[in-house]
Amino acid sequence: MMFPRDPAHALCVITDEVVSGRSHEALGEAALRGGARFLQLRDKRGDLRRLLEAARTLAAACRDAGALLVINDRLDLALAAGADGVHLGQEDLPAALARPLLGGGHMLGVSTNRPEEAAAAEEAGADYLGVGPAYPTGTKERIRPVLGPQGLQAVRTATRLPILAVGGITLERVPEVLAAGADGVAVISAIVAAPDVAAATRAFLEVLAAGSVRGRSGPGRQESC
Ligand code: TZP
Ligand code: MG
Repeated sequence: MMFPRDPAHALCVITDEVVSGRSHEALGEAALRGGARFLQLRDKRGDLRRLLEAARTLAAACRDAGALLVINDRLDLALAAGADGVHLGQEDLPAALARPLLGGGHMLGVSTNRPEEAAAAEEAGADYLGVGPAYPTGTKERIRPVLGPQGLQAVRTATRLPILAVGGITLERVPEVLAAGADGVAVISAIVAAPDVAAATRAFLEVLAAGSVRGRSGPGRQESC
């Protein structure tokens, strides 16, 4: 499935109950109310039956809102819940195996940290990339080297796929990652740990929309593709 290249899909809100203290369902509802059109359900605790229920609820809410839902790590859960796709890391099911299982009607996102990984994911049939950690973050364990704007730029040059910068993303850092060539951002703590998740979502969408308008008309920005 082609990844939509518009400002509404330049923000991926990642529901993480541990970071947030709120449920996937509550986070999804608030993010959609704030205007999010792209959600990722992320849960490392592995209670599949409970996750299936949460994923089905989120998938229905996303369908009603015209939003996309991908499931982190679990292709089986994504398909069983009727989600739009799956997001896989470098230690998960390889993208080249996931692509034929998903078929062309589902989205495949892949986490990458290095230019070679980005090129390989594109070759394997990924639709978009999460690239990070862009900045230091306490959210993810076993973190890979922090990229910063230069590292993001290096990955940008290796692929034509849409890339979402992830890791330590705050409102203030959005212009810098867009300038480095990211097409958008994927966010956990700055949104799901905010007191008002809908308001935090809205604020990110506004900054991203302003950034993409500036990007198109401003001097010196490379078209990502
Ligand atoms: N992948 C790379 S860093 C990261 C993921 C999922 C964590 C992002 O969380 P936060 O709280 O937005 O830094
Ligand atoms: Mg994973």
